[in-house]
Amino acid sequence: MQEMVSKSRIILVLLGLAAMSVLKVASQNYGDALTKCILFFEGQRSGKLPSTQRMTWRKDSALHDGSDIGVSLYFEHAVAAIRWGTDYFLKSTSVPGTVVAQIGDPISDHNCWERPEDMDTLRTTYVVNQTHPGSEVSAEIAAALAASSLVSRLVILNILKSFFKEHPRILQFKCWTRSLPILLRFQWLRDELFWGAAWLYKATNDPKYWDYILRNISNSASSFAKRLNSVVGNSFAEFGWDSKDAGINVLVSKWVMNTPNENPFIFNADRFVCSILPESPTISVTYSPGGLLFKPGGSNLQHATSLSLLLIIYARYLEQAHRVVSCGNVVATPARIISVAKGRYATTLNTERIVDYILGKNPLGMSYMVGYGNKYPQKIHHRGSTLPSIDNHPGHIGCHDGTPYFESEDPNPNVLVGALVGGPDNSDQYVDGRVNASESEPTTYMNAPFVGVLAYFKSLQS
Ligand SMILES: *[C@@H]1O[C@H](CO)[C@@H](O)[C@H](O)[C@H]1NC(C)=O
Ligand SMILES: *[C@@H]1O[C@H](CO)[C@@H](O)[C@H](O)[C@H]1NC(C)=O
Ligand SMILES: CC(=O)N[C@H]1CO[C@H](CO)[C@@H](O)[C@@H]1O
Repeated sequence: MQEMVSKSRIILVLLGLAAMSVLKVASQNYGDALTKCILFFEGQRSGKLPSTQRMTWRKDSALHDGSDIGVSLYFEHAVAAIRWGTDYFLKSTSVPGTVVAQIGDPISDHNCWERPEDMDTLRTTYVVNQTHPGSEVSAEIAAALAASSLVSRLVILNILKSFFKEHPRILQFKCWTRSLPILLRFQWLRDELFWGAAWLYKATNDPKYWDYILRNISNSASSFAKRLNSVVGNSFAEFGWDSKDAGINVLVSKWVMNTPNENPFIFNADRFVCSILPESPTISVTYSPGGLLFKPGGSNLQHATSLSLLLIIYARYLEQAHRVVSCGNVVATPARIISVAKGRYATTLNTERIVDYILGKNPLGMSYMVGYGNKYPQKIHHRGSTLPSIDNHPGHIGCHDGTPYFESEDPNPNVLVGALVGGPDNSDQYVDGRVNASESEPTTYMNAPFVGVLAYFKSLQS
C-alpha cells in the first residue's frame, strides 16, 4: 500500500480523453463496471477521509505525512478521485522550489504487511529541488495538474504557468533523480518533460509549450529526439507509469494530424498501432489463446488497459481526419483499430474483447475486477483488503503481525470493489493467491485508463 509513486496516479490525466465512436457492443454491464472502477480509488485514499467516503472499511491514515519537512500533506475535503489527487499535488508543490516526490521508505514499507491506518514504518518525505533535481516526477505533476484543470476549474492555472519558471533546475533537461530511493528511479525522464509540456499546452494554449516540444523534437542530436524516433529502443510502443512515449504521440497527434510529415508524432503513433494489430507485420505484442493482449513486464493488465485506451483515442482522431494507418501492406481503419481494443484475432472480431475478457469473458469465466460479476479474485495482494478493518479489529496490528493474514487461505475480509488485478498468465491461467503480486496486486495505474475504456463502451451501450 505504499504510495506507488505519484506517476501511477497521473495516468488519471487520460480520463479527460475518453473518446466516442459508433460501434455496436453488448454483453457486459459497462455502467456497473465503470461505477466500481471509480469506487476503487476510495480504497486507495491516504489521509483524512471525508464524510462522503463510500468504502467505509477504510479509515484515516498517514495523517502526519510531511511533518518531517514541516509541510502538511493530509487531505481534508476531497469529494472526488481527481480532486483528491489534485489536492495532493497542489500541496506537494506548495513550497516554492520544492516538489514532494514520495513519502515512505520503500524498504521498511515492504518489510511489513500492515494496514495503512496502522503504518508505523518510516514515512520519510523525499523531495526534489534545485540541488536534488527530479525532472520526471515534477513534469508528471505538471501534466496531472494541467489535465485536472481541464476536468474541473479547481486548479489555479497560474500555478501551472509558473511551474516551469519556478522550477527551472528541477525541470532541467539533463538532470536525474539519483537522490531518490529505488522506487522513484526510472530508465528515462525526457518523455515526462514532453508529456508535461503537451498537457500544459492543452490546458493553457500557451504557444511557449508547443514551441518547447517542437524545438526539442527537431533537435535531432538530442537524446530525447533519438529516443522518440526510436533510434534507441522500442519506446514508441510503450505507455505506462514509466514510459509516456506512446501517450505523447497520441496526445500530440490531434494537433498535427493534417501535417503528418512535419514531425515524428504521427509516424510514431502509427507505428504504435502497428505494434499491436494482430495482422500487422510489425506486431510486437502477443495474445493469449483466450485473446488477452500481453507485453513483457509485471501486472499485465496495465498494458491491456492503457494500450486499449490509446487505441480508442487514436482511432477517434484518425476518424475525424479521415485517415487510416498502413502497417506494411495491411491497412488499419479506425473501426479496425477499435475492434482490436475490444478483441483479438480478425477471425473472431467482435466476439472477444479485451474489456470483456477482463470482465469475465475468458477461459476461466473469471472477472479480473474485484466485486464485478460472480467470480472474481478473493485473495488480492492488498494490505488493507487482507487485514481486518478497524471496525472489526480496533487494536493496532504491528509490522509482522499481519503475516498470518497474508498467509491465510481465507478470502480477504474487505472487498476492494472495482480493483483490477494484474491478471492471468499468458496461457489464461490465474492463481487466486496473495503471493504473486504480479497477478493479484491492484494498482491505480491499471484502474485509471480502464475508467476511460469503460466510459467509451458504456457510451456505445446507452
Ligand atoms: C534539497 O533537498 C535536500 C534533501 O532534502 C536538502 O539537503 C537540500 O538542502 C535541498 N536544497 C535546497 C536548495 O533546498
Ligand atoms: C507470477 O505471475 C506471473 C504472471 O502471470 C508468472 O509469469 C510467474 O511465473 C508467476 N510467478 C510465480 C512464482 O508463480
Ligand atoms: C535539448 C534541447 O533542444 N533543449 C531545448 C528544449 O527547448 C527549450 C525551450 O525552447 C530550449 O531552451 C532547450 O535548449
